[in-house]
Amino acid sequence: MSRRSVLTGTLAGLMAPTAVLALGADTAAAVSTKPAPAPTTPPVSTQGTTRHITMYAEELPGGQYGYGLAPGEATIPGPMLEMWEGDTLQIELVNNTDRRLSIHPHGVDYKTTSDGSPFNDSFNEPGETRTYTWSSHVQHRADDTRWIPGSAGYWHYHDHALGGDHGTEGLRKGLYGGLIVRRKGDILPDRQYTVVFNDMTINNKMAPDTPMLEANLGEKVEILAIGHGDQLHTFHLHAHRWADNRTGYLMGPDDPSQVVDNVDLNPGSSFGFQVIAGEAVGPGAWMYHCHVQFHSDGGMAGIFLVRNADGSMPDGAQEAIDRFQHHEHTGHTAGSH
Ligand SMILES: [Cu+2]
Repeated sequence: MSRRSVLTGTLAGLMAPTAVLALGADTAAAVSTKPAPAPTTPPVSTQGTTRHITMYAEELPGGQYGYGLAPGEATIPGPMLEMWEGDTLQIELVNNTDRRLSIHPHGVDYKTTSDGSPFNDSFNEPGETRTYTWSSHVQHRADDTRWIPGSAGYWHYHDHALGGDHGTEGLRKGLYGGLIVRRKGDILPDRQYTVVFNDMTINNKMAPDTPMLEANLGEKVEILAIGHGDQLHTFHLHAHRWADNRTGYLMGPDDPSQVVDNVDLNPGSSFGFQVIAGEAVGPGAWMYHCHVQFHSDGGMAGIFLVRNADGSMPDGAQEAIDRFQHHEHTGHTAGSH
């Protein structure tokens, strides 16, 4: 939870959608007439608020790279960024490395100047600070039969410039993170995790060093799953299942969404969902893993630890964790190590 970029401030904006107030008179007057605003100019936004954050790209031990919300706090994956549908996020990216790099989002709206690609000449040179603007919009009716989708979804962001025009080296070395755009009324989770299947790793780690997802029985746990690299993956979570739709929850007894516990997770894809920890099955140490067999055998597996409701360890869970820590993997090498 500590790495989550807080929604504070946007909640108030959502209830009183007067974004122009936050932009200042000059900007508000200019937005409708400027087709391609400079990176520091917020794009048109009449529905939500504009929030500004600063992110830092830094080199990490082992030749890896990460994004963080403060100097010295870069992580792999980077911080979870969240927006309310209709809001705008301005990201001032400080490049504290000696490599060119960028930040490029999926799912939201942006100009070419915030594309994050060398193709559009929008990236940070070594040591450079650059502002990227991501906006979003709510769904609306196009005509009698069609709706235009809104921006709400489980998305992600990543570098698009380090080591080539597509950020291939940056992605391999950890420059990625989760982005959630929520719709008004969405249920907020108690706990939240980003799980990135990147080449033969999970969050650039292999078992038994893969992240342990933890929750207490009955808590709402949100998992954002992202695929990167050159491999096709499938994400499987033991003993839990969710609706294969935007939120993971059924919207009513007649919701036709398929219920799943295993989803394709291929490069550039992302999906997210919430589950109630231990619902119908109780607490315990459950596995999550890639279901491509040589991937799971090679270390693409981790633990979803559902503790008792009071936070204590359920019977057998520690023993299961011990077995996971010591069991043999076939030892594929991570591309990033
Ligand atoms: Cu896999």
